[in-house]
Amino acid sequence: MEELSIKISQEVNEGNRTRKAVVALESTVLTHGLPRPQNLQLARDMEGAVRENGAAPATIAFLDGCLHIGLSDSELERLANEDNVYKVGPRDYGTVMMKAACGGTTVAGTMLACKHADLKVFATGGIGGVHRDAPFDISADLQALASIPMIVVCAGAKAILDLPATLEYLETMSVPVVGYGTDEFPAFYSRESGLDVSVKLETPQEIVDFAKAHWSTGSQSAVLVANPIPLADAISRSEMEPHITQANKEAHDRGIHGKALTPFLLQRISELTEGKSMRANLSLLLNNARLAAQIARAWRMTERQMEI
Ligand code: PSU
Ligand code: MN
Repeated sequence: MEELSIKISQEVNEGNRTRKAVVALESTVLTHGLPRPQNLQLARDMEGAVRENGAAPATIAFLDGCLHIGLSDSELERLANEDNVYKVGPRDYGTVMMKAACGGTTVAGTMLACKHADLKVFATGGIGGVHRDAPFDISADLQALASIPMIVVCAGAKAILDLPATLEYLETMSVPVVGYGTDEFPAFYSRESGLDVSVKLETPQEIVDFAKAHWSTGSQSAVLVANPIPLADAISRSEMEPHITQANKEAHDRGIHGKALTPFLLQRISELTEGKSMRANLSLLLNNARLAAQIARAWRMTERQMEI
């Protein structure tokens, strides 16, 4: 395939036609972030959480070189069990198209798809960022956040990263970081990081109003919403830090780098915490899907008011 071919699911088409809220969901978390069978279960649960909150889910992925916006249940199942599956950021679009391959889209890859389908709200777990002790390993997620105007809901940046450097980069690229009900930037597994967000907001409607204000200035950057993990599943930073240090050291010793680094770290930390970090990961993903659905509904309502 030499030109991007896009297939929009019936549910998403219908949602767009009737002006129902739509929430985009990424798929690298399925193909590279979680083990089987938890990955498929999580994908279904996230879609369920979006629907329960009154929006249509649009899981985004490549199947046979074609970009899918919204997957049927059997397509979701296929993706979760594919062996030859790419991790697709924006630069990998051409590769999967040429090879007619399957791929899970990263935060950046998903945002590029959203631009084509005019989707404004997207839920993920944790964004990529600046890696620790790895000069120039800066996730393309940050570049996408700097240049694609949409609302991205996450639980902070993954704690495996250099969080102060990640926040500095977001500041340089003029990406507002909204703390949902908090002044502190959450650290994925943990609710605390000791680092500040740029603005604290309390409700989905406030987030939509803020995004409108932000884009009315001519800014084209995303609004990053940092939604802390539910208290019941949070793991303190002091408990996580030794595991993160060890996983990073092992990655360094084994020469693991580039796109393999994030999946390796997530899996190794899950082993080191005996699955506790993975449970936290699942909980925060669902929590973000719920909030994104509420924001998407508020967004649609605001769109309607703007037309009147
Ligand atoms: N959040 C999760 N698990 C993941 C990811 C995010 O809970 O696996 C993925 C996202 O798709 C993100 C990617 O875009 O990891 C970042 O990879 P990298 O650091 O190579 O850019
Ligand atoms: Mn990287």
